[in-house]
Amino acid sequence: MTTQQITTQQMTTQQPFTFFLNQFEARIEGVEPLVRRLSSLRGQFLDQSAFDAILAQGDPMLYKVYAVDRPGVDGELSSGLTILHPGKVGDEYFMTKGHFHAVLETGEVYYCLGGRGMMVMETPEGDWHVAEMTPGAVVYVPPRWAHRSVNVSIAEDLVFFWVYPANAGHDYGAIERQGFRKLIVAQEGAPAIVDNPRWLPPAQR
Ligand code: PAN
Ligand code: ZN
Repeated sequence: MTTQQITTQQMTTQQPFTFFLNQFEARIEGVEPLVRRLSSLRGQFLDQSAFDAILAQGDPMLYKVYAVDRPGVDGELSSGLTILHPGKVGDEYFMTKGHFHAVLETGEVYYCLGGRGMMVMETPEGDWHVAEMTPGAVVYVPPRWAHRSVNVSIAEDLVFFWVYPANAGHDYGAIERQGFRKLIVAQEGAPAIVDNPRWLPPAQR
């Protein structure tokens, strides 16, 4: 075993351990990434025909997630690295699925390492916020806020590290049903925040 390998044993015992985030190659040593492709965001992009046209040519990878998962018990922290590729579906930038934490009262810290992005957030009551993600930006996602990352660069990957309580879990259901209240689209070459026509306020759902 080299010092750069993370082992299953290290990931499950309560011994301290170190893992290596290779910032230049945008990966975590010894961790197999989870790959999310366009097809897993069906229904999320506004322009359904643009979505279908891309899928007819193949199913591009949107992002990769290197997760250092910890046991889902109180006090443990999971962390990892996400690499979100650039691209658009119609005028809408590539983005992550986005989720609430299943344990709603859990927050998360995101640290942007590279690229240019926006993090779209909202509460179950419909409050919303968009935070810029640029290298060095640390975005604090408070408990109760759903979050989705959007890559607004033309050619660069958006790369960010995150840490959250290991027992938080992920609830994708609400976002899969109607998306976020706000979408990030290209308007005259620059990212703009627009209303999502599919989104309904809580009282009308
Ligand atoms: C992140 C996200 C990761 C991928 O680890 O899970 O960036 O986004 P989706 O899970 O929405 O596909 C996080 O927020 N964890 O809680
Ligand atoms: Zn999260």
